[in-house]
Amino acid sequence: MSDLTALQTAVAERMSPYRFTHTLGVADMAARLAALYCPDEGEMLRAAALLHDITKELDDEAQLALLQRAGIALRADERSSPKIYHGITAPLVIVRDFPDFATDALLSAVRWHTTGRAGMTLTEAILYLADYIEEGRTFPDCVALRERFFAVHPEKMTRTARLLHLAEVVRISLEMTVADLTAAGAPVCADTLAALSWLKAEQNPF
Ligand code: DGI
Ligand code: FE
Ligand code: FE
Repeated sequence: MSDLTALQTAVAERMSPYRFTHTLGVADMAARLAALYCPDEGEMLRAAALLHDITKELDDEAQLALLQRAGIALRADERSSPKIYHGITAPLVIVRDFPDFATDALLSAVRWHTTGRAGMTLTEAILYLADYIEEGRTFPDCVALRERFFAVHPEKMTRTARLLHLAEVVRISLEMTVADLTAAGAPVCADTLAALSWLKAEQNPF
């Protein structure tokens, strides 16, 4: 993996200070979760976190233009959820502008960071959760879930218990997102619903 310090500087130049602060929070949380679950993936997850919202501040028109140029057609449920566009466009921009970091594992973690998906991998789940519980998030659901994740001392658990704990906390974050969107009258992307059903059905998802 190439130089993370240089990546951090390059990313800072491409987003607002607000988004960059969040990005650093996700990078720290992703590294913390990687230390618990997959230390060998720590650098990759830190890079994925630095890049995860690289297209978040583009307007809808610019996002749709990126998709069109890449020949990606959105499903109806995706099209009606503009807040998820940036997870689909970020991998395109990473391949174009940060090719040294564009591994399959990094691209898929970024691709699924907003919705999750049925069959999501451990590293995809870690970036998804790190985005939700990074230390800068003050939304009550996020604070509660951060406390819930760490209060039971995952570092002291057996690996099996620790993986089940991750699956439970990711499931709760998906449930909170679905509840929020539903309360706001917003459509929920099919991938989010599929991720939730999958986590409810799987005994040992990770
Ligand atoms: O980009 P961030 O704000 O850091 O976090 P994110 O990528 O998780 O995006 C959060 C936003 O995306 C939030 O406004 C809720 C929305 N969102 C997440 N999952 C779904 C969704 N919106 C729709 N319509 N459907 C989803 O499944
Ligand atoms: Fe995001
Ligand atoms: Fe984010």
